Order: sequence, then C-alpha cells, then structure tokens
Amino acid sequence: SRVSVIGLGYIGLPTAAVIASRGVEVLGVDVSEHAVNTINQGKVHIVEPDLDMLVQAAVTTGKLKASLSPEPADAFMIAVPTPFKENKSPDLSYIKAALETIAPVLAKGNLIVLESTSPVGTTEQISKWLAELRPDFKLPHTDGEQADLFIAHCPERVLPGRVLQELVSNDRIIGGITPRCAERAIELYQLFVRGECLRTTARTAEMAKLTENAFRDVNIAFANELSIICDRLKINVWELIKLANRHPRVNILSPGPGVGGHCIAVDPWFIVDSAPEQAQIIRKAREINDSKPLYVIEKIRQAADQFKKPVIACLGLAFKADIDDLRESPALDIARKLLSENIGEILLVEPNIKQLPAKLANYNAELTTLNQALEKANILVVLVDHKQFKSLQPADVTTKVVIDTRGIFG
Ligand code: SAJ
Repeated sequence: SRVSVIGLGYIGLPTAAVIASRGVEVLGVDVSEHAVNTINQGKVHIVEPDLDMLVQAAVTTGKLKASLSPEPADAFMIAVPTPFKENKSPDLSYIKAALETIAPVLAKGNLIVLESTSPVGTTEQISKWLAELRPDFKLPHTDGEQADLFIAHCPERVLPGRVLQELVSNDRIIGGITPRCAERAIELYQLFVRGECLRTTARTAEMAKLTENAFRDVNIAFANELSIICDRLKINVWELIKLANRHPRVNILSPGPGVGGHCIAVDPWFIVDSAPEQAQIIRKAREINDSKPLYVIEKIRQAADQFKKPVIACLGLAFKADIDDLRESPALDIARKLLSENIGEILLVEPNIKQLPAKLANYNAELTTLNQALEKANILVVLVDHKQFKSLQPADVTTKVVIDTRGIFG
C-alpha cells in the first residue's frame, strides 16, 4: 500500500518518516521547494531530536520521497497549519488548498485523514468540499457507509522535542464521519502506533484535541492568576503551589511569563469561536495568559525605576525550557517590548540559539552570555527555565533585583 502525507512540517515529516520506516512507501507533498529538495537529499528543514537520522534512512531505502505535486495513493494524511485570523476565527484555507491539490488523483476506496488541529465540523466540511471537487464520487456526509471515499480525523498530540517517541507511544483518538471511515483510519495508524487507537466520531475527535489544549491553558491561567494574587498579598507563589499540591487531589501547574507555542495559545480560540456565549472560562483563561507578559513588563519597569542606570538581563527567549523555538514566545515579546522602550540597557541571554531572530533585527541588540549578563546587570529577569539557568545559586544573584517568572529560585 502507499501513503501520501500532505504538509511536511513539524507533524507531517516525522509522521511520513515513521510510516516509511515501517516499510510502507510514502510520498510527502509540500508547497515549499526548499522542504522538498532538502528531504529528497535525505536531510531535514526542521529541528527535532533524531528526525535527521530517520529521514535519511527512509530516503536512502527509497521508501520516503518528497514532491511538489501529488500522486495516487491508498491513504492521504493532511498535516497542514490551521492558524487563526486577526479576529480569532480559524483559517482553514490550507486544508482547502490541500484538498484541491489531491482531488485530481483520488480514486474510489481512498482514505483521507485530517491530522491538523481543527474546529468542530471541519472533517464534515472536508467531505462537503470533496463533493464539490469530485462530483463523480459518493461522499460519507451524504451517502454514509455507501460512500466511495473514507474520511476521518486523527488529531496529532505529540510534544515538540519528543515527537518521535510520542508519535509511536501515544494513544490516538480516531474519529470517522462513519464508523467504517474510523475503521479504515485505525488500520492505517496500527501500522505504526503502539498506543491504543480509540474510535469515535469526527466531531468528538476534533473537540477532544481542542479540549486537551484548552484544559492545559485553563490550568496555566489559574497558576498565572495565583502568581498575580500572591504578588499583591506578598506570598511566594512557588512555595504556595508546592504546599497546595501536597493535597492528594490538587495538582496546580506552573505560572510563567505567558503561554507560547503554536497550539495552546491558539486552539482554545477555536472552541470560543464555535460557542462564544458558552465558552466563558476558556475565553477568560486565554485573556489571562495573553496579558501575563504585560504584567511582567510592568514589574520590570517598576524595578528599573529604582536605578539610575538600569541594566536588565533577560534570561531566555524560547517559548519553553531547553528548546531553540522562539516562535510565539512570550519571552521574546517581552524582550522586544523592553528594547522598544527606553527603560535601560537590555542584555539578552539565550544559550540555545546562535543568532537573534529577525523579529529583533531592528533593535541594536546582541546575544550575551550568562556570565557577562551576571557581571553587568542590576536587574535579572528569568523568562525561561532553561537548565543553564536552573543551576544558578541564590548567592550568584544576591546583589541584583531578580524577577523570576519561572520560579527557578523557588
Ligand atoms: N507553560 C506554563 N506553565 C506550565 C506548563 C506550560 O507556563 O505549567 C507554558 C510553556 O512555558 C509554554 C506553553 O505553556 O510557553 C506551552 O507549553 P507546553 O509544554 O504546555 O505545550 P506545547 O505547546 O509544547 O505542546 C502542547 C501539548 N499539549 C498538551 O500537553 C495538552 C502537546 O501534547 C500537543 O501535541 C501540542 O500542544 C499541540 O501540537 O497541540
């Protein structure tokens, strides 16, 4: 059998490589010539542990190929971005474009699986779009089990940095437009998933994925709100959470400078957009997490007011610990805001990158080492709990004002 993966990014490429490593012929399709050429040379255009070796092996054995144009296959997996627009409504244009790409090569009996995180109803919408693109086929949203194509949703749930392990070991939620659609998708995933494949409807699968990330967002918002309350009440929030978590049924997450990444800060909006009146906690949590960077900046301003010549060291720019990913990072936003204001001298420390991102290019900023920052700064702002920072001792910073958004000093 032959599988085609549409979209060779953080999800599509690892998925394609893992399936190819099981001996299945895989054609990856992407709109980026750079991505396609890189992969066909056995290399990778994204950073993820061990992915380079896996892709190289899959390309060398001839099981994995990349292309700008689609070819016939038995199953098509769609792993394209589903961002939101300015007004927080979901942008499904990449999914629609992917369908337009594959529509001409589809044959009766093909399976189409949506992996991209999507608002409820998207998988049914795919069936409707395909009905327009291929009027010669019977589609599952109108023809049920008599349909010529099988359509299902199997949301990705892998944690960046652990993608190759989690792709294989995580349980998967597989929602079909009909039960037969789900069965067909389960057969595909059983080729490479060691976790359980749990069958449901497409709508439930869509909502399950959004729910997982909204759950985490709401819980982080709770921790962030606590941190602000504790500042006001002069209580150490880290000690408080540690103590409260000793209750057998309490498990509070960690406050931080805000929520970054491409999923948790996006997906809850899909729920809010689908049920604006009902999604109250979910919306509020998003607002709390989105406003946390502003609160941190205000704290830094107040600290800077105490010095004639404030020198502020920002420790960390990535969106979370021990990764080099700066996209949608609250730490980066805070650093940029500080640079754009005339608060003082700003030192940037990010041990996981060699060069500052384009977003900071307009400012006269440079990367500094941790040691240089410790020497020069009178204000230290911990924005990411990278391992290099966690080994700092309270004695290293006694002469400075410390704003520790991650609780590395407890
Ligand atoms: N964060 C906190 N406090 C915490 C935990 C996280 O402030 O206690 C912050 C992080 O610093 C980061 C953001 O939240 O800025 C998100 O980080 P994360 O590690 O919680 O999640 P992601 O975005 O790397 O990956 C999530 C995962 N979802 C869940 O854990 C429910 C992953 O399994 C999903 O596959 C991924 O989203 C996705 O693609 O949807």
